[in-house]
Amino acid sequence: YSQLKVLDSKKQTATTEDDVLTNKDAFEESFVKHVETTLARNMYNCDNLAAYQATSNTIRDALLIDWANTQQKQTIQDGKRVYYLSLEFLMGRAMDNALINLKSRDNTKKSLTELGFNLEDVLEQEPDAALGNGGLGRLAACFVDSLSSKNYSGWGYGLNYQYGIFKQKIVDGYQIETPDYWLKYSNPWEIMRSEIQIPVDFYGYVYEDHDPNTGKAKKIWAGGERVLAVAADFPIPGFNTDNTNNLRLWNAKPTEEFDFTKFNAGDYQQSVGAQQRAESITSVLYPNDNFESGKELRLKQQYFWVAASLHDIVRRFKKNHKNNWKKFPDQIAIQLNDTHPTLAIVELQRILVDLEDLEWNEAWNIVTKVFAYTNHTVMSEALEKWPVDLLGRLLPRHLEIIYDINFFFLKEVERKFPDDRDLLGKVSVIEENAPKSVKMAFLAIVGSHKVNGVAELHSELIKTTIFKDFVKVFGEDKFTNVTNGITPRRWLRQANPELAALIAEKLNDPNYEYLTNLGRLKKLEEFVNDDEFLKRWDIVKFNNKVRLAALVKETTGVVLDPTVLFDVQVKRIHEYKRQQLNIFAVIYRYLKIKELLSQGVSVDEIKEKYYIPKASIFGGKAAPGYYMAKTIIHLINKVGDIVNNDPEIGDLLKVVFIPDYNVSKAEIITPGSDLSNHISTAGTEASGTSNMKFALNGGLIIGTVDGANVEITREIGEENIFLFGNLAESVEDLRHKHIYEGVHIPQTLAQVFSAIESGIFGNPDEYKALIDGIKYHGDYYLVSDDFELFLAAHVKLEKVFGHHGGDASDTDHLHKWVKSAVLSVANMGFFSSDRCIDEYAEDIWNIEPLNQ
Ligand code: RUG
Repeated sequence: YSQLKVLDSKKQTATTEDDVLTNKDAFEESFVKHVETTLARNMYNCDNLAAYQATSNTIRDALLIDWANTQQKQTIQDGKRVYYLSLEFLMGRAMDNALINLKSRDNTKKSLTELGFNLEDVLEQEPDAALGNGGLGRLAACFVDSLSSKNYSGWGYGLNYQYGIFKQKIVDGYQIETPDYWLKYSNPWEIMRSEIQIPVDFYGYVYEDHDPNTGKAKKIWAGGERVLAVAADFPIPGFNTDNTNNLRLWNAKPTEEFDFTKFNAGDYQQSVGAQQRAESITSVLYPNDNFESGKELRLKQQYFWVAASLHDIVRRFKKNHKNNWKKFPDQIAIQLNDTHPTLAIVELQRILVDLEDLEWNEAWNIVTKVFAYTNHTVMSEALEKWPVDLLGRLLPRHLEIIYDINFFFLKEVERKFPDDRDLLGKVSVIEENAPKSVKMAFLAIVGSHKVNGVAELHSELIKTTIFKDFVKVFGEDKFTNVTNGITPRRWLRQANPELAALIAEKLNDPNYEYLTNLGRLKKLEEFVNDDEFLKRWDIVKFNNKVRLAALVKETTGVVLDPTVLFDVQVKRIHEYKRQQLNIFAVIYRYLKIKELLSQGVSVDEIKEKYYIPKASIFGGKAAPGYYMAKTIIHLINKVGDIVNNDPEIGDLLKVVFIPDYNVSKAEIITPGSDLSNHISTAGTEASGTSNMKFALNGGLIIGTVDGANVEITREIGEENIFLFGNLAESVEDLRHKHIYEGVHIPQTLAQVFSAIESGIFGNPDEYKALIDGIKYHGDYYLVSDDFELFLAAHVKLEKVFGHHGGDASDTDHLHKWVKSAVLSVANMGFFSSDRCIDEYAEDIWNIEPLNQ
């Protein structure tokens, strides 16, 4: 064993924890110590998994020092802190990110090589922390990275699910879900804080009592079921700074108290069972994206999480500021990521009024200064409503408080708009229809001082549609926009090391400082006419395509030629995101190629005159109960089976579905794309963030005028993006037209439907609902209206892509496409999540970075 020889030759030197980051000997010493003590193994049977565990423990030791120092510094400076409440944190793997942010990648790589390991193989051992569904959870992960990197004092609060988003298998073209038990091995990035335990109550009843001293009436919430929230902390390292914030995720545990009535009655089993049920609260992430299921366990998760977080925040505040509640909003800002944590508003009001004896108005004044709410969707199926019956049973005191909040709010509205009776019904937090329910978005607006959308178009839309009556009540200023962003540490440096290095070289920035000053990318424009640079750029893209082709081969068995156009659509599968539009266009292409071949046109001529060779690459999960999305996955896979095995077609067209799309796969897929699809029906995608990732990695975009595509176009120039499709302002009219005049199916799309109905992609009954939804049920997502516009956009873009592929000698084509890619990257600085965090800090949270 080479590693032993190496170790034998080393002197045993005492090292500080920080040395492990930069000093080979220190790293190796710590590595061996962890193999022998933490893992109780020895170097003779140290495999890649053990190497991963020993490495991560080594890095964690160093990280914990920064983390402890940061907490101490933040406590001493005692400035305002922001708490980001998100039910999802889609973190992905932690180790590579930690190595990059701590500037320890080179040392770790060298040390591991000496020990006989390959860093890339070791990194592969880490399971993804997949505690989220898609964009919303990944945004939260980017935000905590930026909070640390920009030296803010900012914590995340969430749930420590035992099972993250399910693993997706594709069997016979169908999605099969299997559980993601990501904690199979201990998680080295998690610090269990068994001493931090917060009791959380459910159910029970409310009664009125009187304070024996003051005689004041007091509400008491009693009885019910108690569960313990136990903290697990995840240090979040910043890039190029020691600032290391905390992500606190709660575990549900049974209380020690035991149901002795049941026990004494001989029902030991039941008594233990109830205790065990407590743990189910944090056992699994709900696998819905942009859809609310309204399940009791979900509401339990929400309250458990916000109650634990709020009590933790209040406890920390009281340690320094006792009962000086006036200071509370000066010390604390809480951001609600979507409506999932809205009960936090109610819980804080309850704490202040019921437990701390503040007057209602004084308490409410504090509450509304502390909270701000981010909306991520206008789609009605995603807007949360909780039935009053369910809420009142689970949280009887909270329901009373919600009614009181609504009562005082409506009184105020009535006072301001005495002649507008309708308005009261429109803005009431309570929906009176059966089942009577609480509209969480409305409650979030009433209890917050700011409400933001996540891209300009979306922020305008919420003001004119779902929240327009609130603009009337509160005025425009309460509603603002913070366009989403992504962290360039993970989405450039980590995912695309070659491109990040080329950029660092051109910017003369060996320390990669541009990664926290992303506007500096602008300087790349200076090289847009430099042929040598363009060729190098293109080679980097080619290498990334080779890496993606290897992933495709490994996961699907299909071999892709890396010189063809890689046309990618990876994201959650959803009708509004319109993977069906994409696959219909692929089918159309296949039919046309077959027609040309049958007319005797040669493959070369087809490539030359009609269709350039391309690979359509799909990936994404469908919610387990979402039939239509699962149908789309099935169709994509069946089209792939036929097209990829058609001997006449060869490299002209390939169609693949990469199973189990997740953050780690995105890190390979994103840099390897030439073109990516962001083709939602206009007005439906609040922002999208993968569009930003692809553009930052030198891929061009085909997209609709929706979400952040609009601002991306503004930044990079419309000549560098392929926009198509009907605009948001036409969508309502078109939907009406579909209903009253029927849907017009263009000839091209009709051919696709006939092919599917003929059975070439398997039993047509399986696709009936998908096609009928368009033909006969109003085509809600406007596939028929945008289909030919999509085809036309492809004709245009494929002319530009031409045949260059990886052929750097084809300078004409190379220039146009690659120049667009360079110009895109050069102008993507705005989409760093660092910029988002600065905007939130200044406009919403009123916090400043910490002195380092
Ligand atoms: O669908 C939206 C994306 O457009 C957006 O980019 C992302 C982050 O803001 O949030 C997604 N989203 C919205 N996920 N869930 C919802 C509604 O609950």
